[in-house]
Amino acid sequence: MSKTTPESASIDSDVDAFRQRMIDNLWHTHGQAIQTADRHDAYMTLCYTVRDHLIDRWRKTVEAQYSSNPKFVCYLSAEYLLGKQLPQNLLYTGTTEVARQALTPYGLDLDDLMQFDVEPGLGNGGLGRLAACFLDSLATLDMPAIGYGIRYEFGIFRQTFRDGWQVEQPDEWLLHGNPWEFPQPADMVEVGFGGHVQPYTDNEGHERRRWICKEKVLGEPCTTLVPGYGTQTVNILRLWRARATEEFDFRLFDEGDYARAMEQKIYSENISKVLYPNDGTPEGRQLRLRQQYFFVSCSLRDIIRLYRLKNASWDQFSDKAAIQLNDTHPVVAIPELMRLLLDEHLLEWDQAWEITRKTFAYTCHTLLPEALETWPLELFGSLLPRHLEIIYEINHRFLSQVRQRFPGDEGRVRRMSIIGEGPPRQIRMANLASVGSHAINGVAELQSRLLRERTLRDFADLWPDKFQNKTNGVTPRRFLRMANPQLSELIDATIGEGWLRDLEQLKGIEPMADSADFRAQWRVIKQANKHRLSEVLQTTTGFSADPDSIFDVMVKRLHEYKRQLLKALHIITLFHRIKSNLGADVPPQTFIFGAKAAPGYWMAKLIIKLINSLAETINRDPDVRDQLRVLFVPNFNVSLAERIYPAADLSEQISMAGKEASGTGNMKFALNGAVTVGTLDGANIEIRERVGEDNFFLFGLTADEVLDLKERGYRPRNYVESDPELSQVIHLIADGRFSGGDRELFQPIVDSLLDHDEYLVLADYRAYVDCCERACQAYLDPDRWTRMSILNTARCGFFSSDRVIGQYCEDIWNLKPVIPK
Ligand code: NBG
Repeated sequence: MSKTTPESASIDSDVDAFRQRMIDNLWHTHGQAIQTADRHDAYMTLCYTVRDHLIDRWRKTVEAQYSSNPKFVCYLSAEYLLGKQLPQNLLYTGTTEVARQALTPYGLDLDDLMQFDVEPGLGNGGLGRLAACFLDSLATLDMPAIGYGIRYEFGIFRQTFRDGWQVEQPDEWLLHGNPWEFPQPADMVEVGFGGHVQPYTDNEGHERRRWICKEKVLGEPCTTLVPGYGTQTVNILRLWRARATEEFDFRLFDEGDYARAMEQKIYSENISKVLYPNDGTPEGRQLRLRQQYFFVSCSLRDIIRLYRLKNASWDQFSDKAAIQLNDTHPVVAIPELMRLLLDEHLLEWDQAWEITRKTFAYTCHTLLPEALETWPLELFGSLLPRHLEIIYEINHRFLSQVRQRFPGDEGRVRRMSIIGEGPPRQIRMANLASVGSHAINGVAELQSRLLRERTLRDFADLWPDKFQNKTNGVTPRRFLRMANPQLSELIDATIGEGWLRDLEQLKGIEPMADSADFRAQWRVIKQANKHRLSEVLQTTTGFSADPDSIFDVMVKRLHEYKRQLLKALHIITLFHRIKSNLGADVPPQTFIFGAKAAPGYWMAKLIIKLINSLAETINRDPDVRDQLRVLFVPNFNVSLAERIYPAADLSEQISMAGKEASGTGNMKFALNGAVTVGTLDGANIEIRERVGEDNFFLFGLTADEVLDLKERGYRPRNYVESDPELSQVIHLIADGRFSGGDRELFQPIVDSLLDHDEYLVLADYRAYVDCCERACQAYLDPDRWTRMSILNTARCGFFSSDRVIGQYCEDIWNLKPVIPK
């Protein structure tokens, strides 16, 4: 209180007001006094107080949106990986310092309370995190938007290692309550399943059909506020939770059969119980389809309700709502909107179809054929009989269009049909999405081209104009400002803070790459980030990393196509060189992995075991451990990611070309000044184009070369036979060098490499090892390296999610901002 300048007076009064609101909230929500509150109560009241700031803005946003009746985008996604909410909401409301000071008199420390904030892990990987970045950018650009998804009671599993093997544990993220969400039971809706379809004649003599469902489940929305940065706009994310229509069966309860009395409730509520921990490949279970239909149906009813608040006729629907399908998971929305329009709102087919097609757009996030979802017809029909009829009708009309355009080409008709002939007969969700949407986009240039030329080629022949590219981006707020505060300060000091809302401004630091002083500051910050990460790793895993070594990092989901195995072979190569006294010039390196494997994907789990075994052998071998250290960090998630990217020197993006749709980790690394070792795959290509080929370590076959090699007949053993070092490396694994002499354990890996090697690990091995060597050499020249690092950051402004959301608004959604007053 001794400060007297106007600013400090205003900060002091802000602190007083904030403190008073905290005290009030604690009484109002927990019936507690702050003097007697425990740290968790203090955390909760802190969150409520920050949330109050968001609510004030939300109100203004809703008022502005309500009065102008704008077009909304509704983003349908089965996954959202939001990351911690408290630090973000403090930053966006500008209350970080105020909160810190408000807490001090009670002996409470903001950073300490931060630990209680649990990250909602409602997604698997890139797809879910992208959805979260998109919501952030939509709000930042003042675009009217609602995210829709599922409020999983358990998110992505918590990963631990036992004896080097992955062990999955439930993610109990709601255990201590979630201060960031509002349950909104008033907006509850009812969703049906099963039953049959009944024809009837309506009052005007029209033949109509209605669905008599067998089972009903309630959907209750829980709303989370999504603030924009540097604006008053606050949008919402509505996640649906399943509720039973009846809490229990009274008769059974009365008879003392308590288990059966609860059965139906448990069955119904299972829908929103857990996230499927499957990335890419589909999980063919009935529950998954129930989840998809559940959230899509709830969301569409909500969208229609909102539309009807302001609009009487249906003519405007697609001028007021754009619905984006985030991959195939929500594609059942297409027949569901048709059903709602036809059966519940009694529109005619042509009008309903016109509305549907103009409303939906589809983003495809994969190049793996096995990741394009299909549903066995029988399963689909038993759960959603009316939707199956509608799909037949859509398909019938669509195929006659194909026949008209390509007469006599029945092969094409079969390929394009929404129903795959099987056996068993299947519904192809990507085909349904392509037919029912006005726009289809890939997520990086190469993938969009491959979608047009390979995966969805027939659709591109028919409708070339539907196809677009929207190269992914990431939010600079979370992944640079929040993750790397020191670097952000340096950037602010150099070019101001404009980059936070206009990332291309990072270009402004480019000339500083020539300043020795700036480079020195840059290095100090990277070093500090490496120290900070080392401390985190030390306390969480006991692993000690040397911040003076090269931090070579590979963090992403575990999948064979991403080729964690190639990285492992490289490490074994270095190990072998050192053990054979050929490794004198191998500089000290710390290899950091982070990855969850789908619980049912045993090969992925075996690769985790291999890397953990490698780590154990290497880290305790006195001959090698001064040069090499290996760590597999358990439970890689958004919070860990925010610690890891800023500390990385090298970013590993080494998928087989033609498989990684885009990647977004690659962007987060580069933005934080890590240099990429990568193939010409996904967005790597565009990163390299922008940062310049001198500032990117490229290796490996291109997507076209991959195809070519496979067509010519790929024989992995050739590579082993002609490369003695590779042969040694494979031999070490097969011989039990990393499994205590056990030759069985990793045999499946060796066999898979030698016999099939579907992802061409051996074909790219030599190029990769040489490339890593070049990267190490570059690192040993600090000036050269720091210049590369600075240029990576300076030239990655393109990879902002603000840029890509701007493109979606312009090219797909036709969306305009609404600015709250
Ligand atoms: C993933 C791709 C990534 C891409 C993200 C976000 C799925 C199905 N796809 O390459 O594998 O970056 O989507 O677009 O999770």
